[in-house]
Amino acid sequence: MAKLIIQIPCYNEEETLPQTVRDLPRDLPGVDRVEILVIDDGSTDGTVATARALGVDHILPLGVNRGLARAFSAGLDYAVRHGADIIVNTDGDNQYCGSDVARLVEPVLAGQADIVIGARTIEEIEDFSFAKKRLQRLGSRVVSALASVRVPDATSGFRAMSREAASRLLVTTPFTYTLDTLFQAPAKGLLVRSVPVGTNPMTRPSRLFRNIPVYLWRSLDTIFRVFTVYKPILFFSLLGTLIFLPGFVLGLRFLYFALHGDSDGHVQSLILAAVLLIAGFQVYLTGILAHLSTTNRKIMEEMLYQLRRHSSAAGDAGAATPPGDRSPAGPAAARGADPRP
Ligand SMILES: Nc1nc2c(ncn2[C@@H]2O[C@H](COP(=O)(O)OP(=O)(O)O)[C@@H](O)[C@H]2O)c(=O)[nH]1
Ligand SMILES: [Mg+2]
Repeated sequence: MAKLIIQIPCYNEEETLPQTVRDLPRDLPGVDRVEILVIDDGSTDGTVATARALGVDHILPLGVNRGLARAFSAGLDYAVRHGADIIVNTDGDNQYCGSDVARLVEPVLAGQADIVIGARTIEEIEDFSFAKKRLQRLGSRVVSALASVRVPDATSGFRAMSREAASRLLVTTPFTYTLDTLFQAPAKGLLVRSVPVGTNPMTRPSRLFRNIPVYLWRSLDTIFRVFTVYKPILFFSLLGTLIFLPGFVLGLRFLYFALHGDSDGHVQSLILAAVLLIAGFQVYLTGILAHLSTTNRKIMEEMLYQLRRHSSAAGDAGAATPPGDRSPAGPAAARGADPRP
């Protein structure tokens, strides 16, 4: 018994929503029910009316435009409360091949993954400029290394998640959920896998990727935020060492001169050494504080998780299946993943 909810975050997508919805499968092996959820992020066009006319199962209006990351989170929350065992996210511009939903949900159904990323073959997408292709590849490499997960296409919005993953993920960065969730997954004991997916010809230019400098800046901002939250010790140790080490070397140099009776004329470097040592030490201390705050955050995330589980088990809005009767809770649930500090 498994229920799949396919969520589509939409901001003014009346043109492309019909084709997107038509391409989605309504029947999948191993899934009893497929429902479609349109999250309307304050669209000013006929997105809601279009969704209604298409007969989608759920429409979640956010009222005003809150941005993709918030719309994504609101959708997950809604889907979990409405009894989804698996949630698939796709874009409203019909960028991804709807039929590939089957490939996405397969590893979740088989209990082999909690999050499945649909990896585009970036090199073959004709609509992407050379610079965008390079940037996507480099970005995925950097994110894979920093987040300790192997993802060939880190920014893909075509993803499947188990109910367990949807209940555990907490997106707090405003611009994108794609990177945020990848950093959280290993910290929360969620298994990530990638499967190749197809893309459709571009229906309209990307609204999220307006130009490279803005996109780069926002991505770096996101990576910085999640890196300091999920790996504070590593981040601040690296930064602290970058400052502390030169100070240490300069200090040794001064000592060497002083021991050879030549301490005159080296006061400037001694002052610099002292400043660097103190500053580096302060950064280490900041790392400890950040770590403590992350520990608190983990406790709060655990509480939020329990709350979400509780509200989905209570079947807030009439879950289709009783909670004890659902199978693909995901491998993290089966392993009894305990991400507590
Ligand atoms: N909720 C929300 N969704 C948005 C916003 N801007 C774009 N989207 C949605 O995000 C998805 C991807 O947007 P798109 O412009 O195609 O960016 P791409 O991923 O670079 O191709 C689509 O489903 C859009 O409707 C926004 O401000 N709010
Ligand atoms: Mg797009």
